[in-house]
Amino acid sequence: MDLVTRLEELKQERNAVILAHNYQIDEVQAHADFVGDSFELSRKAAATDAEVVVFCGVQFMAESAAILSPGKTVLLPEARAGCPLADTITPESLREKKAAYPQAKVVCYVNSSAAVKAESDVCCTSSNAVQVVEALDAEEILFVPDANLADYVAKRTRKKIIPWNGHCITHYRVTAEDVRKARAARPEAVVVVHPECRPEVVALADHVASTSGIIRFAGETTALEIIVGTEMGILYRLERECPDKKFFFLSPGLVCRNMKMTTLEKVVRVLETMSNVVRVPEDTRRQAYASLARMLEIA
Ligand code: CIZ
Repeated sequence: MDLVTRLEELKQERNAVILAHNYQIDEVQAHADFVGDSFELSRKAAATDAEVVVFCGVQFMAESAAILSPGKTVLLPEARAGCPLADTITPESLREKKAAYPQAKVVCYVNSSAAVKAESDVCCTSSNAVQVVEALDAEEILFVPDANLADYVAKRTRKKIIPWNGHCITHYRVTAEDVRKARAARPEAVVVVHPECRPEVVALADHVASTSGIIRFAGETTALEIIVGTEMGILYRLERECPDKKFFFLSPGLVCRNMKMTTLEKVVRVLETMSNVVRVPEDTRRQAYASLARMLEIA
């Protein structure tokens, strides 16, 4: 039996839904029920009556699905798929930082572990980070774990932002020189980048957005050539949703090794064996859920 037929059979058998992040390989995105950013996917899965959620992404994303769907079994096809940015902070190191800034509120980017979310006052995505910070009744904000997103927010608020020194190693590879070269090569093109890019890259872009925001922007702009500063897996959706436009990437380094670990074979295997179950302890889950719920109240 071929892989896709077996996948369909297992989906029925297990009552499973397949989620694929925008950075996954084409084949995985092609066979997912939903493709999107991590929080959007977790919400979509929670709204289904599926009993099993297969999250094709990295550990923190599968944890977000488990936080929002405590009654469902969440599987991560590749257990080693982690996130170097999320790994820059632990609940212990965050507690130490909080002790140094007792008056600050903690805003935590969704790109973080469940335990770090649980230790935060409120979560944010890259599209609502400014709004979340502005809504808090505190003048000092401890913003974790992405320093570049913290800088993006700091430039758009009067509040004092205390950043955590974490970076996404994939977005960090893009330099201002890459933007200048790409613009010189395609003067008609517009440049759209993710706010996880370095501040000097963000400053040179025409538009800054999350992965879902980049896809929306590509559909709305009148430009026919778009230079993109985020992980290359996004090309699959960009080309499908905007077939009349041409896409170029700022750097060949925009490939996340962790995101590329998931294959269709691994999706089939976890559904067959019901292995790699992602578990979030109930007290952590409830606290992390509260941080996500506060974000939803604001944004
Ligand atoms: O939450 C996500 O999916 C991430 C990490 C990025 C984005 O902009 O979609």
